[in-house]
Amino acid sequence: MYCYQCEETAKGEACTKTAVCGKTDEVAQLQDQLIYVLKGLAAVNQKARQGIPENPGLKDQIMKFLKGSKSASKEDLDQYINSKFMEDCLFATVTNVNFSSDYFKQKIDEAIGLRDGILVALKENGVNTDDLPKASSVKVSELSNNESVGVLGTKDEDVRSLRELLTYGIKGISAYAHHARILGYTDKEIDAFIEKGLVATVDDTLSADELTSLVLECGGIGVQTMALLDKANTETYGHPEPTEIKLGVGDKPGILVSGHDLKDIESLLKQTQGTGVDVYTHCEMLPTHTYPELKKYSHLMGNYGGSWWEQKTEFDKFNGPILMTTNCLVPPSDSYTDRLFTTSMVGYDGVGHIAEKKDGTKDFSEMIEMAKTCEPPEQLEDGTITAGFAHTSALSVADKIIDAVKDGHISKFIVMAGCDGRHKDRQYYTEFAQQLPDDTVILTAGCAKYRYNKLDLGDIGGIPRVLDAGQCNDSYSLVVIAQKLAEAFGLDDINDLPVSYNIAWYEQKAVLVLLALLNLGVKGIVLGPKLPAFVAPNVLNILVEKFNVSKNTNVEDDIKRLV
Ligand code: FSO
Ligand code: SF4
Repeated sequence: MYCYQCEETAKGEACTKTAVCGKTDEVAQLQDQLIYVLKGLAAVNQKARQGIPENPGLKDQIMKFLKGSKSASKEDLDQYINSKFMEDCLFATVTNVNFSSDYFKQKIDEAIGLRDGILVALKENGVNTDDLPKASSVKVSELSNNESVGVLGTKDEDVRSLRELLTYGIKGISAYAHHARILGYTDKEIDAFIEKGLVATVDDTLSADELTSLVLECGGIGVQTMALLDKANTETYGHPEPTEIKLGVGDKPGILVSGHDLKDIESLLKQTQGTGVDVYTHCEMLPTHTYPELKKYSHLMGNYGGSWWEQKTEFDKFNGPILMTTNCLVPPSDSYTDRLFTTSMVGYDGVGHIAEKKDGTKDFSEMIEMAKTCEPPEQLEDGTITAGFAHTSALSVADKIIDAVKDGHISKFIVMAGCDGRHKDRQYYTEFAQQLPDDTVILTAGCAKYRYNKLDLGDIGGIPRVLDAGQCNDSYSLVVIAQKLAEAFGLDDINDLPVSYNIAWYEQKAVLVLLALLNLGVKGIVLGPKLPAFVAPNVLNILVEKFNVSKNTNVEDDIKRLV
C-alpha cells in the first residue's frame, strides 16, 4: 500500500506497511484500483456525453444499456451518466468510510461493467475511442501490480501532488454532493466537474500549471457543492436555530447515530416514534438538534460522547445499537461489534448493514428490536452545549455582533473549523481556545469543535464565545457570515475583516473545505496539526505565495500572529 491522503498518515509521510486508520493492505490496493477504474469510466462517460448531441442513436443505446444495468440509478439516466455511482464510489474511498474488500471488489466489477457497456455503444455508433486513456480499457486481471495504478503511478513529484490534491478535493465534493442528492438536490455542473477532474488526473498532456488551475477550480465547485447541500438541508429541515443540547442520558434504551447523514436520522426518528426507544447523536450528528424539522421529535434525547476517535470507549458504554451513516468509523471492538450497523457506502466485514430498499427507504426495525432488549446508555457527562449558529441564525444577531466589534467588545473572530483527530498534538486546539483573549469569538464547524466546545468560555454581551455553525460542510456558512459582515462594514475584501483562520484538517472533505476557502479569497490560513504529506514543496510554495497559507506552530506564537 501507499496511502497519504489523511493527516494521520504514518510518520507524516505515507502508510506503506500498515494503515494508521486500520484498513488492510488489500483494501488500500482495491481503493486505488477502484479510483483508477473510475478515472477510465469518467473518460468514457465524457466521450459519450460529447457524442450524444450529434448522435441520437448513441443516446438511445446508452439509455437502454443503463436501464438494464443494476449499478445505474434513475439519476444516471440523464445527461451526466453514472454521476451517482461515481460519487458513491469516491465517497467510499474517503478515510474511515469503508473497510470491506468485498465492497471494493464489487464496485470495481460494476464500474468496469458500466464502462464497457458504454464503450460498446460508442464503438457501434462510430465514435472514435482511440484517444481514451489506458484506464478506460484496463481489465480486472490487469489491475494488481499495475504500475499506473495508485499514487506512485505518477513519477513527477509535482504532477503527482497536484493529481492527488485534485482527486482528494473531488472525493470531498462527492461526499457533499451525495448528501445533497439523497435529499433530491443535484447540479449538473458539479457532476461534470467530477468527471472532468478525474479525467485530468490521467491526462499526461496537462502541465503542472493547468493542474493547478483545476485544483483552484475544484475549490470553486466545492463552494457550489456546499451551497447546494446547505440549500438541501435548510429547505428540507429548516434553518438551524441556536439550541441547548443535552449531554446526559435518559432512562430508556437508545440508538446512537454517528456520521453526517440527516436523512438517515430523520427516518430512524420516524421509525422509533412511540417504540420506547430514544435516539442520540454522536460526533458530527450533533447539528441534528438544531434543525426545526428534526429537533421536533421528543425522543431525540441528546448528544452522547465526543469526537469520532473516542468511539471505542463511548460505543462500548452506550449499551444499545449504533448506526454509522458515513465516516468516521474506526475498526470496532468485540464489545460492541454485534450492536454496530453501517449504512449507505459505509462498510466493515462482520458488521450488520442496513441497505437502501428499491423504493429508496431504509428499514431500521432490526436495530429497534435490538434496542428494546438493551440497557439504557451509561451516562458519560452532564450539562448542555449550544449549537445552531449557521449563517441565518448568526446573521439574525448581526447588528449585535457589529455593535460589539465597533464598541471594541469583540476584537477578533477566529475560524477554527475542520476536523478532530486522535493524536496528542491536537491538544494544541484546546489550549489555543483556552488562551485566546476574552474579547475573541471562535467560529467553528466540523468535529474540530470537540477540542473546545465543552469548555466554559462564556459569552460577550450574550454572544457565545464559541459559535458552532454545524458540520464540516457548514464551514461554507462561516464564509457567508464573513461576507455579510464585510458588506455591513462596507469592506470590499473579506480579508480586511477582524477574522483569522486556524483550521484543523484530517480527511479529504477537509481538503475540499480548504480549497473552497482559498477559492473564496481567504488569505493567511493557518493549517495544522501537520501539513498534508501529499503537498509537494513546489505546490506548497504556490499555496504560500498566492494565499499565504502556513502551518500552525505553538499556542503562544499563533495567538500573537492571529489575534
Ligand atoms: Fe469529522 Fe470525520 Fe466531518 Fe470529517 S467526523 S473528520 S472532515 O469525517 O467529515 O468533520
Ligand atoms: Fe494511512 Fe490515512 Fe491512508 Fe489510512 S487513510 S492508510 S491512515 S494515510
